[in-house]
Amino acid sequence: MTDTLGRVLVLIPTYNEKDSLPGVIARVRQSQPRVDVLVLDDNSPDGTGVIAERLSATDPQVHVLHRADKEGLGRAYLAGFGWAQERGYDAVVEMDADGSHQPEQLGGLLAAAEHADLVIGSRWVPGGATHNWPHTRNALSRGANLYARAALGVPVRDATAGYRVYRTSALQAMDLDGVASQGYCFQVDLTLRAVDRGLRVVEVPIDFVEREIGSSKMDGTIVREALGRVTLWGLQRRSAQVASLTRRAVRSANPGATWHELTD
Ligand SMILES: Nc1nc2c(ncn2[C@@H]2O[C@H](COP(=O)(O)OP(=O)(O)O)[C@@H](O)[C@H]2O)c(=O)[nH]1
Ligand SMILES: [Mg+2]
Repeated sequence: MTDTLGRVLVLIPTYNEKDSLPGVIARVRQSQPRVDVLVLDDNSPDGTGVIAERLSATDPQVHVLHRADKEGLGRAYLAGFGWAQERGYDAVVEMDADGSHQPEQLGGLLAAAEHADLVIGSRWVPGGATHNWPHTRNALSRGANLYARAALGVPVRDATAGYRVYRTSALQAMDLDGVASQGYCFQVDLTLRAVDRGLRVVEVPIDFVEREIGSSKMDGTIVREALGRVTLWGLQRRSAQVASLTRRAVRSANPGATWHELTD
C-alpha cells in the first residue's frame, strides 16, 4: 500500500486522551503495520504522555513528542511536521486520538495519496458521513465549510476536516513558517495554502464517528479564531482581486503606458 508513497508517519495530537489513545494506536498498528506513529502530547494533566511513553517502550514504531504547554492543534501539528521532515519521512497523516478518524479507513487515504499531494478524509463528499454527532456539531461543520468556500473560493467540500495525508514535499512547498492558526482553522489555512500553490488536493469519503470516551476540546475561542481568520483571509483575497482587476482595466484603457506613468 505504501510502496510508492514511501515512509509514512501518523501524527496523533493529544490533550487528555488517556483512555482512548491506546485503542487508537493499536488499531493503526493493526490496520497499517508498516506506518510509524508519533503522539504529540501537550503535557496532558490526565497523564496521556506517560501512557504514550509506555506504548512507545514496547513498540519501536511508536514515538512521543512531549510539549510543555497546551498550545493548540496547529502548533502541535507543526512540531510533528518538523519531526517527520528531520527524519526523512515521505508522508504524514493527521489523525485524532479519540477514534473519530477510523484507522481502518487509513488504507483508502494512503492509496489516494499515491496520486496526490494532500488527501482529505471528507465527511461532506458523496459517500462521506458522520455518526453519532449532535445536530449542533453537524450544523457547525456544514456552516463553517459553506462559509469557507464562499469567503475563500476554495474548491474543497470539507476544508475543516482533520483526517489527512500530506506528502512532506507538499509541506515544504506550502511555506509553513508563516502559519499562525492555532485551533481548527489550521486545517482551513493549510487547505488554502495547498490550493494556492497548485498542489494536487483530493477528497476521499470517510465515516467520522463521534468519540465515545473523553471530551471534546472544541470551544468558543476556537470557533471565534476560525471565523475571524477566515473572514480576514476572504477580505484580503477580495481586495487583491479588485486591485488586480483595476490594474488590468487601467492598462487596457491606456495601452503602451508604463505603470509608473499611470500612477504618477
Ligand atoms: N496536542 C494537542 N492536541 C489537541 C489540542 N486540542 C485538541 N487536541 C487533540 O486534537 C484532537 C481533536 O480534538 P477533539 O477535542 O476531539 O475535537 P472535536 O473532534 O472537534 O470535538 C484530539 O486528539 C485532541 O486530543 C491541543 O491544544 N494540543
Ligand atoms: Mg473529536
